[in-house]
Amino acid sequence: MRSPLTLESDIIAGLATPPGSSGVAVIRLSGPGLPELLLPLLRHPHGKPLSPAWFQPRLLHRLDLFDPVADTLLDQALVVYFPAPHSFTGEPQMEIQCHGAPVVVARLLALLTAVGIRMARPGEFSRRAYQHGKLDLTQAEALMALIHASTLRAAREAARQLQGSLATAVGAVREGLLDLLVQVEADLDFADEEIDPATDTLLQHRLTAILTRLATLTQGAALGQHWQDGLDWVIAGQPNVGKSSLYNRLVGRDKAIVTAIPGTTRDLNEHRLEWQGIPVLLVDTAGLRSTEELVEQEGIRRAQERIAQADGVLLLYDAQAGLAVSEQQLAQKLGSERVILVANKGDLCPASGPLALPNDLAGYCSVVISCLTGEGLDRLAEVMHTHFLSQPGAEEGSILLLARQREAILRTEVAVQEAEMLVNRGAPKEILAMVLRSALEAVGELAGETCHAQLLDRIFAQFCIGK
Ligand SMILES: Nc1nc2c(ncn2[C@@H]2O[C@H](COP(=O)(O)OP(=O)(O)O)[C@@H](O)[C@H]2O)c(=O)[nH]1
Ligand SMILES: [Mg+2]
Repeated sequence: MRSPLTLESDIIAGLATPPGSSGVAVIRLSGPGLPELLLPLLRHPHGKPLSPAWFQPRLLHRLDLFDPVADTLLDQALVVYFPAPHSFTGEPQMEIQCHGAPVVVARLLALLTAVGIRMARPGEFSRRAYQHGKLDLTQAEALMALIHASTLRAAREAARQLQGSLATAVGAVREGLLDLLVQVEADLDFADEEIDPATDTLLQHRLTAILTRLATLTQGAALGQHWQDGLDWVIAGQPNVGKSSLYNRLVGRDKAIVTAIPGTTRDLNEHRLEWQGIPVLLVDTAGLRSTEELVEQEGIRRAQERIAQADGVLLLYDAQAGLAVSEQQLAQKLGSERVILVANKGDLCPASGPLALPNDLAGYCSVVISCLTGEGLDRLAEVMHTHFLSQPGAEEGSILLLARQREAILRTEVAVQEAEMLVNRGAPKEILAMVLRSALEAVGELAGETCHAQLLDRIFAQFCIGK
């Protein structure tokens, strides 16, 4: 059990299914005193006497819901009892499945209140599960992320974290930090004696190991941010190479104007789409060239701005003409991770082998396509997937889906980097110990070891009622 939080020991009830008419509604109950407290509301359909011992653990019982105030039958229900500690919350728990008529549900909840059961606050079941050590905070938050997942990919990631994958990754960092702090504090205790000169090297090694473990989580934070914000993919290149044609192909309809006149596109064309479960903003831009034309100049300025900020750039060029020097420079400036070189109008090139890239761009991703015939577009989609979506280092199961988690891990990283700097500078161990404690505090917020009650209140308040 976790301290210093005090546990509430009353029985709570909450509707776990959405409000409104439904075939079945599920009401969850949790707290010591179950199933006794519920007995006045339950009747055996064949009149058998009910007692707490009558309930078989985790089996559905077909019972009548009885309204003792009106002295009448309310509904037929299926009732299940989970004795502690083998329940979601770790407390005695029950679930009532009745018919999902809002009036029936409202009456049942009123009767529950009448026998002394309190209506649950949002997330209170999960909070009790956390307090009884059934879930750590990463798992509780994975539950919330799973319930609110807007893409299947995010739901799968949350399911992995519910099994404890994120807790393991966070625990490894925390253990490393704890070991290190123990060592630094031991050094402090023996400060009067001569310090072993190997100590600092050892500290450095340990810090490097921690930073390596932490890298998985910071990359997981970056990817989690992308999943939330989506990615910006920009199509860039010289006028007339087929940027708008590719944009239309990827969007799936004729959205941008395509003509043989160079400089047709001036405004940015944007389209939101979901790519493998991740929101993507696809942007078609004005062709890059020097021009005296004011409107086009502004279009190019905007294009350059978007290219600079893009998560991924499809740098399009004419397969016959090859890459211009200015494009090579742009590709180098952006770096191979952010660029895919796309040779368009492959239909006009007789030799359809792989295009030779200049030496400077060896190692860049490149694809030959034709927006006219559609050739190479499947291959481009594959390359976009592997190149733009699989982030090196970010491991499945440690993708930080929530802003709170990302913020805590970034604070941990800052503190660990500061610790590394202090060791390199040979700074006093007292300061190092202080910084390590702040790193521990920050990483501890992820699994909930160092969460204050108010923070927990805030976290669980975002959950659903009945969860
Ligand atoms: N032969 C051929 N022509 C293309 C291809 N893609 C685009 N075009 C033509 O090239 C011209 C310019 O296309 P557009 O998409 O407007 O280029 P942008 O200026 O880069 O946006 C138009 O006449 C298109 O029909 C292609 O794959 N093959
Ligand atoms: Mg265009």
